[in-house]
Amino acid sequence: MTMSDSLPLAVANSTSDFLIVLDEQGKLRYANPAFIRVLLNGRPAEGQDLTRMLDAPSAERAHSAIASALAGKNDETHHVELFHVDPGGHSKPVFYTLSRVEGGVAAIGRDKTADLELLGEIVQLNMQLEEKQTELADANARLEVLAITDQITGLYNRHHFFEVVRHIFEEARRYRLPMCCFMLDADHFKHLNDNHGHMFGDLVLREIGDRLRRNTRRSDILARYGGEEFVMVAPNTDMATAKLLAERLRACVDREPFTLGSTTARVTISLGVAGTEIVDSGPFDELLVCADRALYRAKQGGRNQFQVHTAADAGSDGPTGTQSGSARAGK
Ligand code: GH3
Ligand code: MG
Ligand code: MG
Repeated sequence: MTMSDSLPLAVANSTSDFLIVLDEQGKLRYANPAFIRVLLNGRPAEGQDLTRMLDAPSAERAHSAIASALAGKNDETHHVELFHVDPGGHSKPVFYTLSRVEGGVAAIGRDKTADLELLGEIVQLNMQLEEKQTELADANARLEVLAITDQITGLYNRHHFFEVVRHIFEEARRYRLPMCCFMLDADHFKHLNDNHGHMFGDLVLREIGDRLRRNTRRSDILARYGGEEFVMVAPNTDMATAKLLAERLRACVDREPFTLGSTTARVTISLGVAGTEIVDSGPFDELLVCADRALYRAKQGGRNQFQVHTAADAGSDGPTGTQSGSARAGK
C-alpha cells in the first residue's frame, strides 16, 4: 500500500511534464519540481496565481478552461494551450490537460517548444522538398523535350516521328482520310561539306529545317530522318495538294542561298512523295518505302525536284508512270 501511495509522487517528482493542482480561484496549491524549476524559476509555488504567469489571451483561456473543468465531471478532461511568459518576456507554449479534483483542478502540462521547433523544421524540409520537386519536374520536362528533338535542327527526331505518325496513320486508315508522306534529301551534301566544312553543313541543315517548318502547317509532322534526310507526314492531304506542297518545299530551299559569315552556297533538295490514295493498304512503312523510291527517282532524274509514287508504280519499282516536278521542268 505504501508503495502504491508513493508511486504517483515519485512519478510527479521525476517527470519532465508539468503537474499542478489549482484551487477554485486558479491559485497554485501544488506544483511538481519540473514546473517549479522551469516555469517558476525555483520560486515557491503555493498561492501563486497561474493566470499571472501567462500572456493576456492565455490568461483568458486559462480562466474559462478552469471554469469548465470545475463545472464538469471528475473524469472529464479539458485541453488548452497556454503561453507562459518569463520576466525576460520570453514565452513558452504549454499544452495543458485539465480535470476536476476535490477542491480544485489538476492540470498536466507539456512543453510544446520542442514540438514547435520540430514543426518549424518539418515546414522548412517540406519547402526544400517542394523546391527539389519543382527542379526535378523542370529537369524532366527538359529531358522529355531533348528525348524527342533533333539537336541540330530542333525538329522531331526519327524515333519521335514514328511515335507520332503511328497514331495519325492508324486514324487515316480507319476513317479513310488521305495522308501523304514525303522523303526529302539534300543534294550533293557531301560536296558541300567537303567544300565549306562540316560546321557550315550543320548550319545549312538547321536552316533547311527552319525553311521547311515555315512552309508547312502546324499539323504536318516534320522530322530529321538522319544525316541530310528529312521526312514529313501531311495528314488530311490529298495527292494534288501534296504536289503543290512538294514544289513549295523544293522552292523554299532553292530560292535563297545559305550564308554563314563570308561563306555562301546554293543548296537544293530532292523529294519523294507517296500518299494513301495510291498506297491504300499495308503498314506505314510501306508508304515510307514508296516515298523513298520516288525520292530515288528524283535523284536519278537530276535532283532539285520531286517525284510522286503513282498507281502505275504500285506493281513495279521502275520509273514508269512517276509524276515529277522540278525546277528545270518548269513545274
Ligand atoms: P545526293 O545528292 O545523292 O544525296 O548526294 P549526297 O552527297 O547528299 O549524299 P551522300 O549520301 O553521298 O552523302 C551524304 C552526306 O551528308 C555525307 C555526310 O557527310 C553528310 N552528312 C550527314 N549527316 C550530316 C550532319 O549531321 N552534318 C553535316 N554537316 N553533314 C552531314
Ligand atoms: Mg543527299
Ligand atoms: Mg542521304
